[in-house]
Amino acid sequence: PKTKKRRCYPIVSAVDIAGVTIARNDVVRDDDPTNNVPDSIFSKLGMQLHRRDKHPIGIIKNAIYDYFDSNYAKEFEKFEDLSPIVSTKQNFDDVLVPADHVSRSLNDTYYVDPQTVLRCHTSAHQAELLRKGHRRFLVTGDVYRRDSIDATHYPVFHQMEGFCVFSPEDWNESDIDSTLHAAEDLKKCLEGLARHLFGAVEMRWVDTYFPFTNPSFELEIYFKEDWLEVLGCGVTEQGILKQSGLDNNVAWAFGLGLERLAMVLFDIPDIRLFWSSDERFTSQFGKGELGVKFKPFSKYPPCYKDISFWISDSFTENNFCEVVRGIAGDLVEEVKLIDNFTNKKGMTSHCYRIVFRSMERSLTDEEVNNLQSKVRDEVQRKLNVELR
Ligand code: FA5
Ligand code: MG
Repeated sequence: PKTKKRRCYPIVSAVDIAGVTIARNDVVRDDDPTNNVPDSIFSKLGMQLHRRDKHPIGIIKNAIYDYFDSNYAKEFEKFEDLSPIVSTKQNFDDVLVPADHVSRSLNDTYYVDPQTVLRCHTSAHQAELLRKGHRRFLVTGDVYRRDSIDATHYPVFHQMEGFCVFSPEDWNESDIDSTLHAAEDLKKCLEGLARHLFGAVEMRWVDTYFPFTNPSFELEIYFKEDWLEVLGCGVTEQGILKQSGLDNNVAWAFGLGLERLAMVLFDIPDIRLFWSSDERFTSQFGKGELGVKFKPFSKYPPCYKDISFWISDSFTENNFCEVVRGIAGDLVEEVKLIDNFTNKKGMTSHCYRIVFRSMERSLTDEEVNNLQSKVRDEVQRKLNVELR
């Protein structure tokens, strides 16, 4: 009988995540239509930047630990080596993400198989830690998302989750609604953290929505002439506490974007730098040194290339960005939609401007032309678009 050939990748590498060795072919299988983890992402698993004391991500993590240790008498337990490979139940169901929520799509999340994802947030660990009896904790780790490309977005980044359960006795002013009380306590905690890290900065609270908290907020900090979102937080939905029998309790939770906070603290202009092994970057930071301001090594010139095509119904910007990132890696600085129109026949055209720039050297014309021509080929081959 004719059998469909199953091609698995050979084991060319293995990564060690929280003591579990994961062979490359356990994760990436090209006959699995739900596996959308490219090699560029796979190679980041197990890097553990947050556990390097001399790396800006490790330094900021330690500074946040200090804040919680000194303000909460070390009540917050710390977890930082939980595996980033989690079930869809952990990543979504346990935190009440609705079945039709966009974050579940292959367009937004990296799937290893239909039931397994690279966690897209550290909130994936809330429920299991509550079930195990933990009540106040910090979870730090690498998280993965298909996303746009610019100086503040990267497909792999680091979050720190904070979770704090209160019992009714924690508040004696019974006249205050406990949800309001928790929200106030949460904001005070995070404002205090911002002051601990940055001293005086301009910041503002923005109301938002998360499936797992209500009310929900984001904190933005004014950085490089713009508001930068650095964290999401809120008062935990009762449904999550109930799973662990905490019906009579109230809790707050937050998720910090560690790259974003480190960009503000150290004045780091581009998120790609966190992955640089260039000594001119790494040598500028030291264990426990919070006062460092990053000195850019001379700024290399950007190179702009535009690409226009007629899109099809299945086109998404995240897919386009993944193709560009797959070819140019960290040489792509930004992908920006600069023109978008629909003609009389109903065909829609997009024009994207790709900014190529290395953080470490000048790119040659030839090199950039080469990258751009590969982008044109791949986009046509993979995305079902018609180049103009
Ligand atoms: C969350 O991930 C929620 N889980 C946070 C949360 C936890 C809310 C607990 C309530 C309770 P959000 O998608 O907004 O939320 O991401 C949180 C932070 O991660 C953002 O504020 C931002 O600082 C950072 N972040 C998000 N996407 C990226 C990215 N592509 N690159 C770098 N940092 C990012
Ligand atoms: Mg957000």
